[in-house]
Amino acid sequence: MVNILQKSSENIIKGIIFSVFESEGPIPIVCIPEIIPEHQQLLISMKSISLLMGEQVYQDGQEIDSIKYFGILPFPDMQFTGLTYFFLISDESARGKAKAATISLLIKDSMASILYEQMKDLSIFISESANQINKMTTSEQTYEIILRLYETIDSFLNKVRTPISSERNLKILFTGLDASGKTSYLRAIKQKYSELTNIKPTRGVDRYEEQILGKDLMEWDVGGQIKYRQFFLKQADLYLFDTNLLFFLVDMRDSKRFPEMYEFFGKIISILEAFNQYPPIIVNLHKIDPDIECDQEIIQNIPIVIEELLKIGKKFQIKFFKTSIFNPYSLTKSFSEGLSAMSPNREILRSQIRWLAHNINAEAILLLNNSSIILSDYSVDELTKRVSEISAPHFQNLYRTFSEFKLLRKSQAIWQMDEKVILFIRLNLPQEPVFLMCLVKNNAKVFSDLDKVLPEFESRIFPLLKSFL
Ligand SMILES: Nc1nc2c(ncn2[C@@H]2O[C@H](COP(=O)(O)OP(=O)(O)OP(=O)(O)O)[C@@H](O)[C@H]2O)c(=O)[nH]1
Ligand SMILES: [Mg+2]
Repeated sequence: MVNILQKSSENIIKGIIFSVFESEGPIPIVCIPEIIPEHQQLLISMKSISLLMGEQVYQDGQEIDSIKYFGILPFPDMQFTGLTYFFLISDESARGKAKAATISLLIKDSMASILYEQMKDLSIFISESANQINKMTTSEQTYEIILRLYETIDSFLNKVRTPISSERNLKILFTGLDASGKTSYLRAIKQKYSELTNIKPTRGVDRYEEQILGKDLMEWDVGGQIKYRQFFLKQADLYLFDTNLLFFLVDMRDSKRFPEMYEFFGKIISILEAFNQYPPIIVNLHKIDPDIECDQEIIQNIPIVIEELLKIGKKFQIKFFKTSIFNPYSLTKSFSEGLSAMSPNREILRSQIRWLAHNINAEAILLLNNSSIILSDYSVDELTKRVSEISAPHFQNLYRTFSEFKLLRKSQAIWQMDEKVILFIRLNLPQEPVFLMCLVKNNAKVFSDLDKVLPEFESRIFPLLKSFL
């Protein structure tokens, strides 16, 4: 990995384009600097706005304020990566009483990681500028707003002194007391079942590398024995600094050690706060095996642990999952949520899944990667969501078995149940295949509906997945 220390943002920011979907289609309204050729400006407008156009919710003129998405999109032909903000400008005379608009900040591909690292601040700058634009804004005013935005971001990026690497390096930490199950969890999500027995306590820190959607994930399994814990806290600048995602495992069967566990969690939290870093946190309430799920003591302890950890980490975004190595679904579920918490594109991807669901009248849709990690989902209610999530890996296995034995020539499989149908579709993403599982009511039209919209759906989600992490 090459680290290029960049002192000036001169070469980083390639431009900002403000576009509006007019009656004749997406039009670039302002482009700063103006040196980007017009046909490229048009391409950028079209690609970024077309993603928002899937939203049909705003057609009735309501919820205009709720339709706001950020997404990171690749523009490989131009070697740009863009952070795009999608919003609506209310306009009585337009169809749907609003016009779709985008502001795209374009960065040289090789420096795209800065968009992920600085997403929070950049998003604030961009959305503040977007808020200043309404249908009364004159073209001179719009030009001024975008120019000021360009200057703000330019000077902001000048001040960012962190090394900018061409590839985003994702660091995921697995922490918790000794014997809380970190190493077991990691082996199980990698489906290394044979390695689940005879796991020895981790000495120091073990590191693993994994590729998901073309990105390198560095997974750090931090030994929890007291001596390693102390060392880890003492060397926190090495271990905890620049963490993109933190897992914290709690052995729910060992309530005697809860005070010690809270103390360790508290120390991690104070160090992160001192670094002024707030990575998403996933807490696994672990070892809740299927046979003790109804155990009274366990049930009583769950809300107590959640409340205490939330109190300690109140400035953080924390999600809790009941997990057990004997319930593979619980493991992929918590891991999937962790990955998606790191993605700048999770909202916009979900809006595309919702778009597909409306078009084929689906009750639930899941987008899975090769190892059954849920990248995005849609469902009409909680029950449908749960059923589809639990059954997805099984359908995926069946699909795989039939393909391996060459009993499946198409990249689709269909299961028919009473009144419902499961469609399982393999999409050929350039880096790796992803899978779509759709639960739909049994009707003759669903296949023709799907054939109609699938190519469009693929063309929308592939760029979003390329820059998902
Ligand atoms: N019943 C049950 N036991 C589990 C589960 N997960 C892990 N274990 C067991 O808990 C023990 C400790 O697991 P490890 O994975 O070594 O724990 P660790 O957190 O990595 O421990 P250190 O490396 O010392 O920090 C092992 O005997 C595992 O088999 C689970 O979900 N249910
Ligand atoms: Mg371990």
